[in-house]
Amino acid sequence: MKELMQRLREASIQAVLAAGDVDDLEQLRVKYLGKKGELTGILRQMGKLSAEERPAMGQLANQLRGDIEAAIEARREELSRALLEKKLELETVDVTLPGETGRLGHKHPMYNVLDQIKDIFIGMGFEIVDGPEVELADYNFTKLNIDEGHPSREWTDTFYFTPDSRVLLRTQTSPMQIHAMETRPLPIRIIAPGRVYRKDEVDATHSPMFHQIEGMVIDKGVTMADLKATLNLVVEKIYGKGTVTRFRPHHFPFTEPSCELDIQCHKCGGKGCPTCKGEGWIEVLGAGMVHPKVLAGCGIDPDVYSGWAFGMGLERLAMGEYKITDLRLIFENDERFLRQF
Ligand code: 2NM
Repeated sequence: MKELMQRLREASIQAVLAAGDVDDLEQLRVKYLGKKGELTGILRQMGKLSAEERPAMGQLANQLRGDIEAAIEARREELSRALLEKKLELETVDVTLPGETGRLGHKHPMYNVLDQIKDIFIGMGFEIVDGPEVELADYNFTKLNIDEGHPSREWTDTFYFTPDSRVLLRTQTSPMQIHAMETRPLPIRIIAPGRVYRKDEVDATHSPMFHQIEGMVIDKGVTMADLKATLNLVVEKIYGKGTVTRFRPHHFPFTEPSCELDIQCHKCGGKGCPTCKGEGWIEVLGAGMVHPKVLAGCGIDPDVYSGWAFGMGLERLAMGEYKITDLRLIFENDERFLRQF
């Protein structure tokens, strides 16, 4: 029996040392030490021994079990260390390799001019307001003194959501000014940029969605002189000092009086050239003194308060600034186009 155990010791230790992975080790553990394993097989024969021989053999068997277990454990550690080392080697990161550079986009030229205008007005104490693109006809038209029957309220011109013509996509950013007059404490100095929607066919100068920026001042004693002085200053900041302006009478339902601001063509000095289409002047924006009906409709007493407002198209401004001749380029977002600005 002692011999049997000696043979088992040699065979098992050798097998354990040769095991290639932890699965092999587990199989060996079952083979030698399991319930039906070889050591158990030997121990079963203990019954044949005399009572004097038994304790010594029992001790030998326990020692053998412990030694095989220790050998398995040692081999397991050796194998897992080798495995870890292999893994570390495989997953080594070469920090000296060049990185993968993600392609960076480009700020849209229209946002260049928008940000420039925002900076100018923020510098004069204006706040920037935001508002919904889905509006009530009340806010987009009625409160702006655009009555039922006005052509811009037609289904052919405006995107409506409901057959009763109550809910629509805003056709101008002015509803944000109405919200401001209804909710903000006076005085008010705001600019409101955003998308607007009109049922226009796409061509070089039209798009069913475009961007506007409007501005408004409401306070006591505000006059047309404030409008002219402020807008002249803004124009000088955009087009350069000494830019000549003219305020030409116009009509808007929401302002009275109303005007359009032209700048003298900086290319030809007013003589007429392709840039100004022979006019000598370039139209920049519309403006006027907020109509007393509009003020009163927002709960502001027109006998105490007055205000001026302006509105301009951002695409057209960007096209002028960057000599872009087709509006569609602004919306196509072709990187080759955008990268130029
Ligand atoms: C323009 C031209 C003139 C305008 C007026 C108002 C409001 F809400 F105060 F009545 N908001 N925007 C206005 C005035 C807009 O766009 C060409």
